This record gives sequence, C-alpha cells and structure tokens, in this order.
Amino acid sequence: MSTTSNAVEELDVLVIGAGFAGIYQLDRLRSLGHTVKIWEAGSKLGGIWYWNCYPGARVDTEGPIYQFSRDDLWKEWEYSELYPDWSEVREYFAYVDRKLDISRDVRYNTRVASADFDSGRNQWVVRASDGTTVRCTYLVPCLGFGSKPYIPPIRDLNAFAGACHHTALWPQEGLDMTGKRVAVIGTGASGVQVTQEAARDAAEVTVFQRTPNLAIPMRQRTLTPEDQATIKAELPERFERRGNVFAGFDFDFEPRNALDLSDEERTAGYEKLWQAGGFRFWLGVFQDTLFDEKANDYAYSFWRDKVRARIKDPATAEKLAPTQPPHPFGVKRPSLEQNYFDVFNQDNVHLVDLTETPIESFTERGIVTSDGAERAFDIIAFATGFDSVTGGLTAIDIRGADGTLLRDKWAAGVDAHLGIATAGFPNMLFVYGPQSPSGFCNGPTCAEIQGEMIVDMVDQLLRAGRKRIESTPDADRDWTDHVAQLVAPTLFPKAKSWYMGANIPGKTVQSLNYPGGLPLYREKFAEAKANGFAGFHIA
Ligand code: N01
Repeated sequence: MSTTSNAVEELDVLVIGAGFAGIYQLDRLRSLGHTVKIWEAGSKLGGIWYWNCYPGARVDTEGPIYQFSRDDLWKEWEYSELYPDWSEVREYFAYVDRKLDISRDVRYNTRVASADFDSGRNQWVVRASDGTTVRCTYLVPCLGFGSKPYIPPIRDLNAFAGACHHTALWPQEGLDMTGKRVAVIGTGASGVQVTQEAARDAAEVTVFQRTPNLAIPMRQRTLTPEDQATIKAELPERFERRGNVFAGFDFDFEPRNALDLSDEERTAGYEKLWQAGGFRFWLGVFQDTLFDEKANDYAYSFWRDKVRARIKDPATAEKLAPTQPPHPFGVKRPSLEQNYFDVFNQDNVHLVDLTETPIESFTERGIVTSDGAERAFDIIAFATGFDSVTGGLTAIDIRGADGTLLRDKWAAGVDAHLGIATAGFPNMLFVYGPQSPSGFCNGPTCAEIQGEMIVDMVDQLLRAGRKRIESTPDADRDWTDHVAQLVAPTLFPKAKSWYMGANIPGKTVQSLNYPGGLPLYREKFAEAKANGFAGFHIA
C-alpha cells in the first residue's frame, strides 16, 4: 500500500461490503499480491446476515451448500441444523475470519457515501460518511441484492410510540416479543419467518398481507453425527454440481414437462419434491412450470390443496391459499416455512387482508386500516422488502467519468454488460450486480463463481499494467436485450415482484436478475473472455 502526499490511502482495489462476495474478493485478491481492503457499514462480517438479525431469520438454502467450497474451510465446519439460523451463519463468518484473517483488512462501521472517478489518474476516490477517503484503481461493490431496505410511505409513519423496525435493520441487541402485541407488515420471506416466531412468543400477532406467500415446506431438522458424516462425504460432488445448475443449488429443474405427463405421474412427481422439502418444489419442478400457464396451474393446484388442508377456517384458507392463483407459482420467491400456515389456527394470530382494507395511517397506538379500525401494538415489524439489486448501488453518490450519477444513468432502467459493469463508470466491477445471476443464485455459489470472474479480470489488468476497463454502451444494451429476450417467454413478468423491480413504486420494470441460469451465464462470460473481454474497452 502506498500513500499520496496528502496522506490519502491508495489501494489496488476497494471492496464495498463484507458478506460472502466481499470476503471472497478480499481473500483472493490479497493472496494474488494486490493491495485490497473492504469497507463495511456493519460492525461484523456477514453482510445480509449482519443486518437481518430479526427473530426467525434463517437460511432458505441447505447449510452444507451455504458456505465456501474451499477444502481448508468446509472440512472443519458443521452447521447444527439443515437450515441454519442467522446466529449460526454469523458463527460461520467468525470461523472464516479466524481461518483467513479477513478482519485485518476490513474497515468496519464505514458506510460509503460517494465514489468519484478521477479520469486524470484513472482512480476512484471513495469517501465514507465519516469523511475518510481512499483512492483505488478498482472499485468492487459487493452489496448483495438486498442492502437497501424499503419502507412504504405510510401516513404518520413516525407517530407510532412503540418499537418499529424494518426486518433488515432489526436492533442488534434483539427485541423480546414475549407477551407483546406484534404487527407484521409484509409476507415475503422475512414476514413469514418473523410471523412464525412471533406466533410462538407474542401475546397477539397481526399479519398485514397484500399478496399471499406461496410458501413451501422447509423440512428443518437437527443434523446428527451420521448426517454430518454423509454430508462430508458428499460435499465435494455437491459443490461441483452447484456451479452447473440454474440457481447455484445442487439440484435442477426436472427435465420433463408437466404437460407431457399423466395426472398420476405428475402428482407422484410433485409429492416426491414436496416430501423432500426445501426449494425442490420450486427450482426442481417440471421444466415447463415457469414457462407455461397450464403447467404452472398444475403446480399451484397441488400447492393450494396441500396448504388448505392445514388451515381450519375456510375464510382464512381462502386468503392464504386462494382458489385462483394470485400470480403464477414460483415467479415470486416462495418462502420455506416450518409452521407458517398452522399458526393461523391459533387464537393469537390474526390476518388482515390489505387488498380489502389497506393501511391508512399509523397512530401513536398502532395502525389504522381503511375500514376505520385502529389496532394497538407494542412492536411493528416492517417486512416490506428491499429496493433490490440496484438500490444499494444507487444509494451511493457514484459519479462516473463525466460526472454522471449512477442513479441518474439508471433512472429509466439498468444496463450492465454481463451484469458486472456499466459504460461511463470505468474500473467498477460489481458482484451480484443487476442482470447477473444475483437474486436467482445461491449466494456463496455466485460469490465464488462470479467472484472469480472479477478476480481474474482485475488480476490480469493489474499485472498487465492496464489502467482502465470500461464496458461499451453497445455491449450494455446488447446484454439488456439478451436479458429481456430470456425473460419474455417466462411467467416472471406476470407478477409484481422484486425480481422485476416491480415492488418499488415508479421503478422501471425489467428483469433485474439473469434469467438464463448460471451455466448459460458462465458460457457468456467465457465467450467474452476468450475474445479478449469482448464488450469492454481496455486502455
Ligand atoms: O421482501 P419481499 P423480503 N403495503 O419483497 C409487502 C431474500 N430473503 O424481505 O407481495 C403492504 O419478498 C409485499 O407485498 P406484495 C429472499 O430472496 C431471504 O421478505 O408486494 N405490503 C411483500 O409481502 C427474498 O425474496 C431469506 O403484495 C407491502 C413484502 O412486503 C428477498 O430477500 C429471508 C407494501 C415484501 O416481501 C426479499 O424478502 C429473507 C405496502 N406498501 C429474505 N410494500 C432467507 O433466505 C411491500 N409490501 C430465509
């Protein structure tokens, strides 16, 4: 590391964010001999697992494949449950830190406020909100797809006198729900998990639902020593597989069409996936499910009948698992649930349908809905999601070579060559960026696979003494067109989801994740690389 005369630190690479992706960048680039640091807004490693410490926060990926695949890490690590909770994932990060000495190069409690490209020196000048400044040749934001929490603009939001927190900004010291009256707004993955926990601990729980979550069984279990031995024996093959399937898990869509099967065959197929649990009844279903409405209806009907059988009150059943699908199955992310549907049979759990009675305002005591009812609460949990994929990047004042702000450039929609770079913003390469596999990919898988693509580019450029890399506007546009063509024949555009940017009022609706799957993404990157990083201008 060197310093300029006015003592501004200079680095080869500044990484933003210390989750899986940032840790991978730091460790790899450092081991290749480059000067690299991470700036992290939180006070610990973990990224999303630092911020999302809400009650019930738990991984929806099987733990064994929710870790780095390096031999020197996985061989000595065991999660205690098949789907570990946030605190155990944090323990994993602490373990990684002990093994790889990551924290030595992390500046914690440091939120990046701005980044300006200095064309004269081909460097980024990055400033933290505390005024600290660094200069770096490459800027690698590793912000995750969910780093910008979204709270809807509700009238008198600040009037509420109780505790009110977004799930992704939950107090680090926790919040005891025992005996409390709890409101949960939102029924995505976060809302489902908080609700399960609150139903057990709180006096009363009221769930404010706009769209039902087509949640599927987690089938959680504590892992026995025998399980751990089997996992260890199988892990190398599972790690290998996760790089070669659509979503970075260790299973893929069933290579048969639901439409080609008899009722018995189809039902038998669904039942097997249902019993196996996890995302299999989503990312392992018949391959036409996310493309064909009729095939999708079959999956929805199976799901609906399974769920309704668990809910005693028919009116509640109709709201949680409607006769007609609220949207095609699987084009909004289904949660993994443990007892989510069962808790609505408890006397202390209530459901408010926001399509009938939207929230009007907050009051000092609680929440008023459009029918005039005021419900009193001690705790309100906003489980209302994120300005996903782009929100973390556009929240920072990132100014490109001609001073344009990234948020202005993307105001009418993102374009990003290979999902890692955008024209006018040289030497900035983002992991989990827009139109990369991002939210469609198991995090650690992409941290390694997409992460290695970026490590390789940065390493080659630094070694070759190249000063500047920038995607071309044509390449950005071609990639955006490619993504649009891939998503068009799918059912994804038929739901208002964060996958499409449709959860944020006014945001451009487009596929924010790469809908071609990880293997095709890898092919596209390999093609570009084989052609001297085609689509990039290198100086
Ligand atoms: O957010 P979401 P999330 N009024 O956007 C509702 C990952 N994740 O934090 O569906 C009322 O899914 C909104 O309603 P609707 C995972 O990838 C993973 O739950 O838009 N309600 C919806 O119900 C996930 O997909 C894990 O009609 C409003 C909810 O808020 C992603 O993060 C755990 C509203 C938002 O759901 C995001 O999940 C948690 C309004 N104005 C998260 N605005 C695990 O792996 C929004 N809503 C376990």
